[in-house]
Amino acid sequence: MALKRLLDQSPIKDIYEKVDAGARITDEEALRLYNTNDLYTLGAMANIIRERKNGNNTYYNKNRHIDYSNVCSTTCKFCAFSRFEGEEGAFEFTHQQLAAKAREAYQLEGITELHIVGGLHPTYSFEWYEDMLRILKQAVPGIHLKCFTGVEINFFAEKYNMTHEEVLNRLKEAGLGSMPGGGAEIFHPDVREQICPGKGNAEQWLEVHRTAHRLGLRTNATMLYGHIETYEHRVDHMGRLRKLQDETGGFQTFIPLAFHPDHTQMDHFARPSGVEDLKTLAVGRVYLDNFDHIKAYWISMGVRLAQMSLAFGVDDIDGTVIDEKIYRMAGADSPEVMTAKDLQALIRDAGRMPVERDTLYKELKPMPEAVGR
Ligand code: V47
Ligand code: SF4
Repeated sequence: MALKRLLDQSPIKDIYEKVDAGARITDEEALRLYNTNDLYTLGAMANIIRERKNGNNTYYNKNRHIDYSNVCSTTCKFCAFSRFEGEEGAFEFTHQQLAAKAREAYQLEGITELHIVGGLHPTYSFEWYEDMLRILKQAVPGIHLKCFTGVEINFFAEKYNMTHEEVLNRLKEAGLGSMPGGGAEIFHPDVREQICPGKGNAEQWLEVHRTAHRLGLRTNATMLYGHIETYEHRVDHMGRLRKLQDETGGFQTFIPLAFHPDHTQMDHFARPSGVEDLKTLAVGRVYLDNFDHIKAYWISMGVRLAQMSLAFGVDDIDGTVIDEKIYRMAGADSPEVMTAKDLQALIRDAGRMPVERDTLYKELKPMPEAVGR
């Protein structure tokens, strides 16, 4: 009864009822959700969709992130990771070093996925990237290679004078299995041109993903929030993703990424608050009704909030990760590693069912019933 009274008094009751009836919300309604302080009703409506799509399951995977190099020909204002060639702190791993990292993670955790990205390297040849994929496949046979952001693929196309399709086909031939969602940042030019003027624009990012989907590669999508963008910019960003997903159905998951300001050119910003993090995930879950999954990247949000988010629309908390640099260099204080056991305990403690998945969301090992529900 008390809950019904709460809902009756909620300023977003009409949106809750629309979502409950299975209808799609408009951009204006998404803005109202961002502007509400009624976190309970927002969380409840996100949870309806989460449970409709994924029941009580919460997905995680065993993966290792590897950055092949942080040498980059541009500087994004939000990035603490990149360096120019020869600058202090610049690194470049050889193929042999990358293969050793992959083997080590396989022996340690039985990883099923390598998540590999890097800066926009000014001098590598295209063959360097193809060889990297081939060598990693040989190092750990059967491993899934989730590599290169839409920005990297667009950079390769421009640098080596190829179409997106040619780049993707050649990388696929060398072992590419899917693409992560990075490089999306905020699509709107008013923001993008200020925070990352030197990298591919929204249309190029979206065209890379459209092409990848056409070639049978599944991809993810991110949104970097908590800096100069407004709620309108976030809704515009998600609107472009929802439109492309209606067209191709190739996105697997949406991953909002909280801005970490330390050691960046925007270090005067504070990190987004916990409420802002939960809101952004929940609005994402409600608005992106054509995405199967919403991921809380625990490195970005912290472990405790990622756990809380399982009641705010999230059904995936990423993986073991092992070797994260992009967030650590920008001041993230989340743990270095979460083992599969840690991830399972965190999910169970939230009353959810931990399900190990592969990169393409195939369930690998059904876990015994979660306690407490
Ligand atoms: O594109 C860079 C972001 C992204 C900062 O697809 C920052 O499964 C916050 O895309 N503060 C790369 N964010 C990470 C990424 C990702 C992570 C986990 C899983 C998946 C997936 C993708 O990190 C970049 C940029 O948006 N980023 N610097 C920073 N200071
Ligand atoms: Fe380079 Fe990527 Fe960092 Fe931008 S975010 S400076 S493209 S490494």
